[in-house]
Amino acid sequence: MDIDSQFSTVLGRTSIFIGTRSSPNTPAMAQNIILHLDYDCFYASVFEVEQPALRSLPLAVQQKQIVVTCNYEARRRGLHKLQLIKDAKRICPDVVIVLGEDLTKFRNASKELYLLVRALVWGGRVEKLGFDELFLDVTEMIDYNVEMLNPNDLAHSFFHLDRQDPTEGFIYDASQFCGSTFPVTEVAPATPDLSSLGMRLLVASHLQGHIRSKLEHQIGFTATGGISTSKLLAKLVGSVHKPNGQTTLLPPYESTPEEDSNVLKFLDEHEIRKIPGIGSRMAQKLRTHLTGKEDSDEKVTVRDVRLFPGMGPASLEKILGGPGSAKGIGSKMWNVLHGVDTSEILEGRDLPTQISIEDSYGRLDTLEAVRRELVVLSRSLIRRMRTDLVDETSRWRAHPRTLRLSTRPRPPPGSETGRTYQSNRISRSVPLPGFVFHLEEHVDALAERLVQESVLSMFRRLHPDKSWNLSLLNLAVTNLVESAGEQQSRDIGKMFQQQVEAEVDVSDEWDDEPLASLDCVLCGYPIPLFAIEAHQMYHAQ
Ligand code: TTP
Ligand code: MG
Repeated sequence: MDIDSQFSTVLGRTSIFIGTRSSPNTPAMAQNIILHLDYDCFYASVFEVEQPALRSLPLAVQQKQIVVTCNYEARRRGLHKLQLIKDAKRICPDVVIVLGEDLTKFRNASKELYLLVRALVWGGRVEKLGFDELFLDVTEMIDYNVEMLNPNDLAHSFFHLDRQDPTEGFIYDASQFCGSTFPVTEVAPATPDLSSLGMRLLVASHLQGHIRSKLEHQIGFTATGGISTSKLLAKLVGSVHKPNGQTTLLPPYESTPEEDSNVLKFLDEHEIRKIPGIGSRMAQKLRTHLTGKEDSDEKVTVRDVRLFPGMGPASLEKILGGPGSAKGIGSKMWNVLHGVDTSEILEGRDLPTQISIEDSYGRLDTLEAVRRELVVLSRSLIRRMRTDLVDETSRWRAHPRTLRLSTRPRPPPGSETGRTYQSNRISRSVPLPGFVFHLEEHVDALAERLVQESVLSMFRRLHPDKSWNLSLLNLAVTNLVESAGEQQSRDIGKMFQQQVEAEVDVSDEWDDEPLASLDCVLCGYPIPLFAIEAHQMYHAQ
């Protein structure tokens, strides 16, 4: 499937207007208010919270031979995410390197942060994306608090965090925005229209400030925030002031014949590839169309595409459509280019889409060694299932139905290039045996039994020959069925997860020289080939 088309389904499902629930003429009150949070240098911050002395040092987190992230002190010294460790050491010899292959502490921190935020947002309307991003639909809280404003004394306002308890909340100055705005502005209008979108966004900027400060002071993590009316806009505008900042996208959100809206002004300057939903292949097709050159690397902005003669949904459909692309891609992308995204917040997405544990090996060529490693992986897998899927009352929140074993055989020396070899994972799935859910039994005993009764026979079917040498084993539970009472909105996430795997494991892309990176279908991040495995691990939560 086309990476770009997969992206397009992430955003704006059947969108028509900018973040409104009904029509373009709906009054401003109908627009949702969405906050986006992205924790700063997340994995590095987890270590800094554990050991505050690390904060002032350049700190890099290592998985395999890669810096998966580094703190801002390290970035100041020239390091960046997804860099080879050897390059990082050369550029910054005093960099402190910590190992980040065990994801447990990141997952736990992520969960703690998520639960704190979810407890604050009315109706729990919080969606988690990966470990370190959250989208919050705070419409209800904002509308309530806008109604409570005293227009004669905005500077001494009180934000109500609880409708039942009028003392629960914080004091704030509603005569000005909290944090930065796009475009930059000094103060709110002198005679504010309390029902206006601007006022609602202003109040939301204070809630965002409050949440960020709580995350920092209560748990120790700084985050970057965006405030707008949709996931697309909140995420994009949030990235304007990084790290530890926040930005509100100011109205007007609708253009007039005389003037473009701020949404357009903001989006128009972006290189097309920077827009979530536009992957590199799609961007390349657009560049080719606009410049008339096949491999053009000219900078093409949203404005260039939007205003290109004849451009519109039909024309985009022709340019971007084709085998593998999503249906209606033209109108979807036309919407995205106008900042239109009506995708809803998928609440309660703290359940993983699958759980997968893997390790790589220099040499693994005896059944006894494989058995031993499979027990180790099974143990971690069952532990992870318990951490992620069992609630406080010892109930399983979801039951994975499928157990999957994947291996990566090493090719005989000289028979294949490194690149094609990367993609040679083979796998086999069986129904997950029910005994794995027995909480009263010890993890070690369950792991032994799982290997003995299921995994070894899967392994033998995968490798009927006597001789093999493996470089990787991966054990996963997939196909999660949620227990009654849990939110029912995981299908999309599951679909993307599968796409990531397909893309990374078996894609034809690997044969397409020269390919320096692949765009992840989940997060859009361009991943250098050497970092694919680490990136995959990051999503396989
Ligand atoms: P990011 O949000 O991309 O990075 P970050 O939070 O470290 O930095 P920033 O301040 O720029 O937001 O990813 C979140 C975490 O996910 C990151 O700390 C490390 C991990 N990660 C991987 O393990 N592999 C990857 O390929 C990427 C991109 C991130
Ligand atoms: Mg981050």
